Amino acid sequence: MIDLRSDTVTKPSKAMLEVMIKAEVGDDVFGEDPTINLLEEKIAELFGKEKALFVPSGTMGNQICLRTHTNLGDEVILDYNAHIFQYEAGSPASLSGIQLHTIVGEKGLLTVSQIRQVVRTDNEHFPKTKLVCLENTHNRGGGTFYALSQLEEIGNFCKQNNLKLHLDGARLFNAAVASQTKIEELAKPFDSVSVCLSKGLGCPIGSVIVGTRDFIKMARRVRKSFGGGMRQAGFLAAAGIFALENNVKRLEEDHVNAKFLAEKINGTGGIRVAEVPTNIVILEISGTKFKSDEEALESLKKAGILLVGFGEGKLRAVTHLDVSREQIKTASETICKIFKK
Ligand code: TLP
Repeated sequence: MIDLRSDTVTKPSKAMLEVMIKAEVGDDVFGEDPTINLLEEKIAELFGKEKALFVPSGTMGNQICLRTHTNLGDEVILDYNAHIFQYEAGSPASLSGIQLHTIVGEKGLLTVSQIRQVVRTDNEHFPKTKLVCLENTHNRGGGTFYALSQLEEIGNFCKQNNLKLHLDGARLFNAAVASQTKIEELAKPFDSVSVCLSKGLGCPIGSVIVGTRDFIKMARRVRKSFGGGMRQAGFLAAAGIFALENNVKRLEEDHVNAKFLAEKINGTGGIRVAEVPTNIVILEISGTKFKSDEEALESLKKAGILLVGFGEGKLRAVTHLDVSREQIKTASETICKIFKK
């Protein structure tokens, strides 16, 4: 099987497992896990923020940040296709009692003028706009990323309007590699960032959130209340440190592979593929012989290729460190064969 469902499907390499097994650990709820402490220090430094906090998942990272930034009934502005809105099981409502105000970005990316239009004025009838959330790269947008100037503009607007700014940076390393911009610069406009180790970086688990010392102190308490306080999780943090050292630069290979795949299949049997900025390829299949996503996915699966449905006649393929260029070649040939009329 060539598994292109997500970059979350990677398994830790032998080299990663070796460093994990040797990690020095302690009880992290007591703050005594030296490997977690080291990972948090490294990430805080890399992101140019005062502090970092290791959390079990990207969803928990986002939700801890949402809760830490807001009060009951506050409103949060974000893109309609944002992971936080589409794929986090309604937890902004159930965990934080907040309201989401969605706007439709261009391939998931928002602009200041769009945000400005929906910020509430101070009126007792209205919810309080407290927070803006961006996603970089944008998953449902097809791996799109922001130009640094766009982020700075949104950051300045938020500061001037007393709004907090959070980044779902699950794939921020992909954005940094693709835009050749330092992580620190991409993170600078934000009050908080959540970044995943378990996507393109190939770790089995883990995300990290960053922010000011005070923010992370509160976030630590929220993490505990959400059940995310971990004990000897340094074994997992060791994978994160390994990934920072070994798996960031190579993301470029995933981007090249995704572009290769897109070029090979675009147009075959009516498949349409938009531009591929990073490692996510969205296949528009409404003009093909398949009547539903499920039917297409089933045929692909029988031929040894796994993709996921993305709704509205779209499928998604994601390249990652467990698929080689050879496998991408095989996948593109197989997809072409399956879709040919
Ligand atoms: N995304 C997963 C699915 O949930 C869709 C995937 O396969 O892409 N932010 C973004 C932008 C994400 O893409 C994801 C995972 C998360 C947050 C959540 O991370 P986890 O799965 O660790 O909770």
